[in-house]
Amino acid sequence: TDLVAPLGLDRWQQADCWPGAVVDGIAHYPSTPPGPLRSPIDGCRHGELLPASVVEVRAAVGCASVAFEAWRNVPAPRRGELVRRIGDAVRARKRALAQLITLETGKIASEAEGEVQEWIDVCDYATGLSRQLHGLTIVSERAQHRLLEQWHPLGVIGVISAFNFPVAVWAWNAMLALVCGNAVVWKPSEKTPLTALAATALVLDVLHDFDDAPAGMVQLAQGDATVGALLAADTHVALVSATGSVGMGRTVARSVAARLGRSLLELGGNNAAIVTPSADLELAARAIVFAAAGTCGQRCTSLRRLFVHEDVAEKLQEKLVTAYQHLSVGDPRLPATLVGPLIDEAALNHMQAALMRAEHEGGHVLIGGGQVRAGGNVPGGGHYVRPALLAMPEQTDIVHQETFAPLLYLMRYTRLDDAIALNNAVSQGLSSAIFTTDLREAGAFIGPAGSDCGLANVNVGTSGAEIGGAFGGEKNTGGGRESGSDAWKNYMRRATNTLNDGNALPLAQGVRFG
Ligand code: UN1
Repeated sequence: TDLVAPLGLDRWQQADCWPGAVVDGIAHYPSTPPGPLRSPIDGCRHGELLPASVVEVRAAVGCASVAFEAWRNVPAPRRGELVRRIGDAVRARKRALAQLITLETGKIASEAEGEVQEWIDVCDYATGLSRQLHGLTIVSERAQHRLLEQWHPLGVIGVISAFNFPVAVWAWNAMLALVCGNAVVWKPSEKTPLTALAATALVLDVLHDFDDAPAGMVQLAQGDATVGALLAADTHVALVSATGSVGMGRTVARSVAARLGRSLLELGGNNAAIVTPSADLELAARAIVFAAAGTCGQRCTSLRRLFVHEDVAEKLQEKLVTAYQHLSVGDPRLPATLVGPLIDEAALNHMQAALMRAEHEGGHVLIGGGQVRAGGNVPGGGHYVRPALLAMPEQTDIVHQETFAPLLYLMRYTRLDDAIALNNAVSQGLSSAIFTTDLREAGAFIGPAGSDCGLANVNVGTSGAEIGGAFGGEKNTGGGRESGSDAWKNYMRRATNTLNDGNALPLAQGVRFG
């Protein structure tokens, strides 16, 4: 309740119920039964969520389509100015937004603020991009002809995002989509609707004071997978950008492909790191602990597999066990806490099941894995666990699976080629890392026969990517790239124009006709 006014949520709050849809800046309260909202911190109820109805999702897409028709004609640098102002507004509300993220996701303050910082960073990035949405000029094979390549706004962009990054992933998509001249309809995770509402409220405030912005450019459609399915199937949604599980991605991709729409997928990761004999073990250990235990192991980039050369395995293992012993688990609002709760009971059950299966497959727990009882810095009503480190005899079935929890499987290797092959042996391909001071080993890892992931780091953990690079991965991760580099091209359509400024009409390929 302390956050309602600073985040501009007061005008959306009606009898403690939060709208399932914000269409054209107007909150809708459908008749669908509400679901309770509970914080993972202590299980306390902080409101009710009303999922958007079919009619509202259609209305959101319809209003966005109308807004798009006006917004696409606004010059791109002016569109950049809107996003610049959004960035300023986010800066002003950074702390309050971060607090709401902590309340809904259970991530610690520093990580929640880091997430808001990603939104700010992508605003700056998108503002700069708004003067650089450039194509090519290409020489023609015909006299007095030239080829021109242009990038035009695409249409309505549907964004489906996950609970673990409730604003950053939407912001990567939405801020780029806006400078590219599109309208956006957002289906956030049903676990983080308040953060989505606060982010939308902030953008609507900025839009309200911005002359050339048509109403309805930014829409919110809350709810579960059924709302996502409506967006995926809607022919008026030009691109569906979806972040979440592989299963969700498959369903969305099938539906979008059936209507020959575009999809951009950022799905599961089962990220590995290799530690070679030349590695700086102190640095490696610090990077590994943050990547594996940070955000309670609930990032798509979290480190889940570790391949350590047999010569340094004992030493690194010791360092990791010591570091894990000192990890403070508890209330994410307390400054000393490093690991907050899991998102819900289902996540806890998945973690416990994975631990049991790993032990059944020959692994043994080196440290952690247990539930942390309430008391002291650990509130009752949440699902708190000690991050787990397991020694595995080999890359067994369970290691091939992404368990969204702080579980790190440690395996030993002898030859680097084998470690790289193991890194690549899983179905996912998001992030990876090597810890080495040997230039040749680093080169092998980031070369064409090295890591097959979209992100391959050297002496940097698997998580915590900067927004300036293209973010995403291969294979079952879905192949999409978001955020930096040339990811903006996903949100535009390319037109090739052939121009003739002569009097003759030569045909390409020397064809004669008449
Ligand atoms: C995610 O977990 O879906 O690289 C996104 C990272 C963050 C983004 C993670 N910048 O860990």
